[in-house]
Amino acid sequence: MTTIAFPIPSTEIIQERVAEAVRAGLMRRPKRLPAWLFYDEAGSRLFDEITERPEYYLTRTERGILAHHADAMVARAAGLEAASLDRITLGAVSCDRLRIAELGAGSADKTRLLLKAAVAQQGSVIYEPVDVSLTALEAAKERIECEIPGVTVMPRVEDYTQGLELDPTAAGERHLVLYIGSSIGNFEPWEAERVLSRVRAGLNPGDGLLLGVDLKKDEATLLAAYDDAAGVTADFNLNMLARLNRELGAEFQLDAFEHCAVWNARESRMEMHLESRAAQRVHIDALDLEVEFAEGERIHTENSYKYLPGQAEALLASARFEPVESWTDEQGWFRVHLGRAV
Ligand code: AVI
Repeated sequence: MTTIAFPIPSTEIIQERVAEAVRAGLMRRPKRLPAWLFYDEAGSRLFDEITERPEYYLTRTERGILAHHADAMVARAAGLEAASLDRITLGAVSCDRLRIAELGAGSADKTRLLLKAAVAQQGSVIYEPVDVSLTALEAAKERIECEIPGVTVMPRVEDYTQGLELDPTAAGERHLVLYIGSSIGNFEPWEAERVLSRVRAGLNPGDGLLLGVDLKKDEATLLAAYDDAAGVTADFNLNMLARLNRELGAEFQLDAFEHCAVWNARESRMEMHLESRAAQRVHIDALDLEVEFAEGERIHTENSYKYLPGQAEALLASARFEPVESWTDEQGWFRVHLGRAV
């Protein structure tokens, strides 16, 4: 069953949103384009490729944390105290049943680790991926139901940044919401707080949120992750201009712009920009607009915040989640936090 919680925007409405965002962003100084513009079909494919590049440590590091700790995460989310974790495998303690929701359609193999742990703990699990893209949700449903017996997938077409509406839980059940992959890092701190507060508003006290955050680390590692040697991240960034060419009849010459990855130490964030290699003027047909670029002028396309110790806990608390426990990797590069709705 797919639940559609808000009208799916038509292609025209999406095009209108793209047009509005591009007009507003290119009129700003410095010029900006929002990161959601990355994710058309080509951009989503390029992002999947990024996650497999050796320099992009985020995905495999988080996967490693989940592989080690999925059982504990699921048990703690179901209400078990840390001290009772050993006894759950013996069936000596009982806890609530979990329903697992995920914000974003699910980066399959990481989610699978948690679903398998939930099936091992409670025999079966309902999984509710939440995404604006029906196609992504239907693909996730087929894949996961085939691969993990015991999982029933109930996709929800929703824009979770505006709020979260899940089916009510029965007595003895709790929701665990997954927000993994460091997606929270692409929001400004104030937006991150707003998104999590809206998610919290759709939950009951006792429900859980599993939040994956990337941590501040040495600059060379960060720069390489956002500027891989094979140039996939550069293609991902430049695809934003290719998208404007396809959808708005823009005339960006892709080789007239350069991908730039910058570490902003003051804000503790990686930034991506597109830098104009020369002075130029670009026509955008659908906007009836000519945009001037000076040589070296940049369009700021993304921020990816790298959290400092204590920041994720503070963020959770500000959105009315009590930080319960967190797990990291050996290098301390990434951390997965469990918050409980209060
Ligand atoms: C989706 N998001 C968590 C990625 C990140 O690392 O901020 C997007 C990305 N941008 C460049 N590479 C990957």
